[in-house]
Amino acid sequence: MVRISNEKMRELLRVYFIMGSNNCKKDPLEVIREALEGGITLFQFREKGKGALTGEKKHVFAKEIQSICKKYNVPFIVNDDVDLAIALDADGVHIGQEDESADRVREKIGDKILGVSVHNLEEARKAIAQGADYIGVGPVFPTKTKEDAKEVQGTSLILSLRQNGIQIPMVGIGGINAENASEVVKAGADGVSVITAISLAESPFESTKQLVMTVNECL
Ligand code: TZP
Ligand code: MG
Repeated sequence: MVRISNEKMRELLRVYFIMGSNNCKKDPLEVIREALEGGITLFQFREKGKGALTGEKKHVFAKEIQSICKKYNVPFIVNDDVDLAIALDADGVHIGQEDESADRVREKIGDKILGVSVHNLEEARKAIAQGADYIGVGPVFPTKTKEDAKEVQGTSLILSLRQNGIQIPMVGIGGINAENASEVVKAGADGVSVITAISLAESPFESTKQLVMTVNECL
């Protein structure tokens, strides 16, 4: 395996759907199927927070989603749980600032995709130096999905990271939907990552299609 190219990474970040079982009101497997059918470009398994599955149940659920993603040829990324990512031979791992350091994770996962959440220029530079393939920047807009989310940044952090020479593939996160997604991409992100805009949508399929259309129009 070789590290993913920046060009390919940017393509994958266009509409990056993140989900765990507790982000859905209907059957999560149906939600992921609709999101894939609607055209998501990357998926992150984020099973955490109240009511989240653990242990064997988490493993089995992750594996089910992974196999659906494979059918659509959409890479499957695991949030936080490096051991699970390795056990499932996932396509990558996403970590935050509170998790194991990016260079340690890079050592463990070899050439798999590594994403790191950053909230300022210093964290972005460090993530790049430690081997991140992409960075997640946010929260761009107010969100209720992550209880311990940092201060809302608007699109100005994305803009200022780009102005300060940060060229790594970058995705915005937090409160993003089809109405505001274009602002995120216009500020310099390669795409948008969303949870509830798809997971709680009346039609995850339609909601995904709208996000895909909006992002593609800006690129
Ligand atoms: N990190 C920063 S904001 C956020 C995460 C995981 C939650 C995003 O969820 P939503 O529903 O798309 O606002
Ligand atoms: Mg984390």
